[in-house]
Order: sequence, then structure tokens, then C-alpha cells
Amino acid sequence: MSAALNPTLEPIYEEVLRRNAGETEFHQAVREVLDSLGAVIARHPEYADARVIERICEPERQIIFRVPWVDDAGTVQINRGFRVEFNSALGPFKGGLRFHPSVYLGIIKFLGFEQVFKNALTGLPIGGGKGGSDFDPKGRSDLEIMRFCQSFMNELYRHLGEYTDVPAGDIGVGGREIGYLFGQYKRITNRYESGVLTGKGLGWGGSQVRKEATGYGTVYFVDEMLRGNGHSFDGSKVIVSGSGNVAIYAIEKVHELGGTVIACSDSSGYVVEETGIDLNLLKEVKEVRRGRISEYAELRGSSARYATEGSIWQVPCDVALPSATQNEINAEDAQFLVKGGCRAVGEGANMPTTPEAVKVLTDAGVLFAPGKAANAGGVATSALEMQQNASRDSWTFDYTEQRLAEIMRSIYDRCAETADAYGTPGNLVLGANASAFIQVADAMLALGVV
Ligand code: NDP
Ligand code: 2IT
Repeated sequence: MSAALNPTLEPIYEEVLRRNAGETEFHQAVREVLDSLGAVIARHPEYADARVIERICEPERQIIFRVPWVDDAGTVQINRGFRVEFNSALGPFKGGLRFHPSVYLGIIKFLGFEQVFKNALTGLPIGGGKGGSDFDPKGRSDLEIMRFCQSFMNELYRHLGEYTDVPAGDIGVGGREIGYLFGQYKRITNRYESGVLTGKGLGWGGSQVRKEATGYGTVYFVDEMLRGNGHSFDGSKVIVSGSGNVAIYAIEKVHELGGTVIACSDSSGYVVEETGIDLNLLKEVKEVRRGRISEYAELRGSSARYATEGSIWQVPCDVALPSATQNEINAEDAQFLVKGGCRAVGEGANMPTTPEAVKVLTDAGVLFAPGKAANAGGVATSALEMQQNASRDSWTFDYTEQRLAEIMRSIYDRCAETADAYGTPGNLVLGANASAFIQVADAMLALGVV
């Protein structure tokens, strides 16, 4: 585990553990930020005096609701819905919705907490929130997905609004789900309020590049980090875990920058293809057929190897981009990465690397890009979608991608400069946490006791 906390922060962390019993992912996310804040409050005791850290660890509002719906067999199903509105000091609550059977309050709170800092780093006016459900979309028909989304929105709509709370996608929620959710919001409210959800279809208020933004943005960020250390993606071997929205567009951008993605995965197994993943086929299997990575491997024949034993992190690589889910790289996986020659890890997913694994990597000199900075391109482009909706405009792909690239560069610079300013050059975890915290804390202090 990490070193002892600063004595001022220790009781704050103890109180978080006490108040949020059993929410281990939330504890982990808070602990990581507090580990960075010792240096900040040593310089700025006013934040501790005003108890702004305790306030930041407590969500502004938490909503939990029943989601009843009828499956294709006519059976009533009951799921649990969540929306945690974490912090609105910088703008309306903003963050995705996750539909996955593992979802419970602790997952949504960790994601909402991370989102507050990530959204601050974008430099755009968005607060942080997160939501979702323990609904499992796997194997469900389109009509079941639609009925679930409609029932979910029947409760959620009253908490949303373009100036209040603006959800988007996350695991299990993509363009199809955002369509059903928006359709139901519009029916209930009788308002074509485009800015209430992001990740919409291009024909009805969506933004160019939103679909690609998280994966592209992660690769832009890691590219900056590599260049800052005398390397690049060109000629590199890369592994990307997952094969969903973030993974697919990370693979696309790595290939554009001259790297080769030699492995990707889903929750059943991973595929290794030394000559490079065939992205058109991967998109066909995952985006069109909603199939498994094993089907991709079958269709590729002898050039691809499908494995269910061991882990994707055992595949030697130059760069690893974990882009599936939280805590997918543990200390042992990190040791495999180090042994395999990995020089950089960039988190496309939220909190995919355990604290023990981060330590293994950074002790070995592996460059490390934390998710709240590296994967901020998705939510940044969501904020660009909100901008286009507010001005009833739509921008070109090239212009939007240029904006995304600039934002990712400026997040990298901001994290690197803050790390330097605190005497820990290259520590982008500290750079991201300290810089984002100060921005949110200053806004909260300016707004009174909020
Ligand atoms: P998708 O649902 O599109 O894809 C998720 C991928 O990860 C799938 O390949 C899935 O495999 C795999 N996966 C999910 N859960 C697990 C698990 N428990 N164990 C192993 N594999 C798993 O989601 P996204 O690509 O949108 O999200 C991926 C990550 O990126 C998440 O951490 C998300 O929070 C984060 N993120 C997403 C953003 C976005 O804009 N979408 C923005 C920033 C971060 P399977 O199909 O087998 O479940
Ligand atoms: O984790 C994330 O940043 C997202 N799932 C995207 C959130 C958003 O509002 O676009």
C-alpha cells in the first residue's frame, strides 16, 4: 500500500471509510487523491482550515431508484438505478451512465469522484457526476434495452437538465442507449433539450468525434508523455485491453500514429495478433454484431491466437493502454508488463491500475498516465457537444478533432507543470490531482460554504 497519509488527512480518510462502509472502490479513489494532497495543504493550509477536502469527498446529492421493466418473455424484472451528483462548483453535473451487473453505489461513487477532477482538468465548465444500473445488457434484445432505458428515464428525467445534470455513456451505454434515453426524456418533458444528454447520434444533435474521443484522446495524451521522454508511438508494439468504445478508437489512433496494436480483449479472453489487430473486422464484430472477441479470433484464423488462460498483460509490449474496467492490472500483472519491456501505461479506463500495480510500474521507471487526465477526452468532447447544442451549431470532424487534440495537450502540460512545481517531475498522478483539486476547491470557496 501507499505510505502513511499526512496527519491532517488521516482523520478525513477515516471518516470517509466510516461513512461509506463497504464501498471499496470509492475508498480507493479517495485514497489516491488524498495521497497527492499532503503536498498541497502543506503549501495551502487554508484548504484544510475551510474543510474543503471533507466537502469534496461528500456528494452533493445521491439518488437511488427502482427500475421495473418487462422482458421479452413477459416477466417483470427489477433493477436498481443510481445517479450520484457529486460536485457542481464548475458547472452542471456531468458524467456517464454505466449499465453492468457489477454496479452498486460504491462503483458509481468512485466514478463520480474521479469525474469531478477529470472534468476540472478539461478546462471546460462542467461539474462531476455519474450514474447507472446493475442491469446486464448482455444477450438482451433491442426492445428489452429500449424498455429498460425508458423505465430508467421515467425516474431519472426529474433530476436532469442542460443546466442541472447531463449524462452520457460509459460501460454498456453507447449510441443506441443514449437514443432511447433521449427519446423518453423528450416525451416526458415535451422539450427538445439537446444539451441534456451527450453522445447523441450525428443526425440529431450529436457531435463529430464524440464516439472516437476517449480512445483518441488517451492516445494523444500518451503520445505527449512519450514525446516528453524521447519516445513515440511510431514503430511501437501496443496492447489495449477491452474491445469496446474506448479500446476500438484507441487502437484506431495508435495505428494512425504508426504503432501496432498486437492484443485486445473482452471479459471472456484476449486475442494476440503480432501483425496487428484488423480494426475493420473488430468494429464489425463488436459494433455491428455485438459479438465476442473469440468470434474475431475465429474469423482471423491462424494469424490470431485466442487465449482464456493467464492475462493480456503477459504479452510483451512497449505501451499498454488498459481500456476495459477498474482494477484490471494488479501488482503481478504490472510485474509482467515491466518484464515484457513496457515503457508506458496510459489509463483509457477509469482506475484500471491498482495502487500496488502503480507502485510496481513507477518504481521500475515506467511512464504512467492516470485515467482522470488520460481519458478526459471523452467528457471534454461531451462539453464540446453541449457547446454546439447551446449555439445550435455543428462543427466539422477536423475542427472538433483539432479542439480535442489541443485539450489533451493542455491537460498534459498542466499535469506535468504541476508535478514540476511540487518537486516531483514526471509524477502525473500528483500533477493531475493537485491541479484539479485546487481549481475545484477555489471555486467552492468562492461560492460560500457549499
Ligand atoms: P464498453 O461497454 O464499450 O466496453 C467495455 C469493454 O471492457 C468491453 O470489451 C468489456 O468486455 C470490457 N469489460 C467491461 N467490464 C469488464 C470486466 N469486469 N472485466 C473484464 N472486461 C470488462 O465501455 P467503454 O469502452 O465505454 O468503457 C471502458 C472503460 O473506459 C471504462 O472504465 C469506462 O469507465 C472508461 N471510460 C469511458 C469513456 C467513454 O466515453 N465511453 C470515457 C472515459 C472513460 P465485455 O463485452 O465482455 O463485457
Ligand atoms: O468516464 C467518463 O469520463 C465518461 N464515461 C464520459 C462522460 C461524459 O459525460 O462524456
